[in-house]
Amino acid sequence: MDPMNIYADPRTENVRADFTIDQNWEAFTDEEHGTWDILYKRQMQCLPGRACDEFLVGCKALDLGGGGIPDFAKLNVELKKLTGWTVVAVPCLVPDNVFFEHLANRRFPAGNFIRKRDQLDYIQEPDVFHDVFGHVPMLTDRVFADYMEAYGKGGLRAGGFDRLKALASLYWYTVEFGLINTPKGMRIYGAGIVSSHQESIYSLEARSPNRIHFDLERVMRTDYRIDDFQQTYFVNASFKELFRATVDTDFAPLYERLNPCFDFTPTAALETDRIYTRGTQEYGRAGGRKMDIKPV
Ligand code: HBI
Ligand code: FE
Repeated sequence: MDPMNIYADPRTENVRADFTIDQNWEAFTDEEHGTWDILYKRQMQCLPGRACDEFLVGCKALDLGGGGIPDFAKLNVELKKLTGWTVVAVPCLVPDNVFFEHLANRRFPAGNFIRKRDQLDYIQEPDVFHDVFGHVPMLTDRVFADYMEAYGKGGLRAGGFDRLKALASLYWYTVEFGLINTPKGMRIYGAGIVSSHQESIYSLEARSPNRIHFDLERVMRTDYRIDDFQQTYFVNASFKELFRATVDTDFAPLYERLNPCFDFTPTAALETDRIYTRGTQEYGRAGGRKMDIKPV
């Protein structure tokens, strides 16, 4: 869809002021429901032992494997009972301030279309599988659900500081591509990872990416790539750590401190980074690793 001219696309018929549309679940074809089933089955073969328990428990609680694209009317009955969140259908990526407004009110905007069979491994724009399978199970966890609302509220405040890129990086390296330490080992919680078959394996097992312990300011100063596997993953100690970092931070002085552009490349490894040894939850300092700091 051409984001500059979304109204030309039939999917945006009857789009409301808040960019939501009716899901019109009955209009999905057997082929589209079949695509969901193929993607769901493939992910459920590789995520046990890789995704965090909160994600797997959420998938079960919402019956995302019940067969075909979930009917939001039914999904929302369960989700609202658990954490007060609901899923709303949108035709495409919505403007940042609209997105933040929905999150701040515990509404998750989900793309109301599904990828074609020849796009099973990658799709640029978030479709219903990325948004609902990737993001929604984590919204059944009370602490993560609180984090997502706090993020939305933070986003609404950030507008005035012209630091949305930094906030987008926080979303990117947590909500989309976050890893977390658990008693069972390092696990995935990021939607961009759990909805991608290859990255579900790569993120925990590949040699090349750095897995760095989460530090809010470090994350917000780090650029990210949207068109390839990540070269850096940030690892949280817990969802409470993530939530506290967001609600305990006074963002105004932080935004003042942040440069308008990112300071670190997606491959940077700093002396101060706590870098995990692959396959373990032990970390060391970067030591003499080359520093990819962009000239500020
Ligand atoms: N809109 N529908 C939708 N889904 C997203 O994930 C989304 C968005 N708009 C903006 C946005 N994400 C990013 O800018 C976030 O980093 C805020
Ligand atoms: Fe997403």
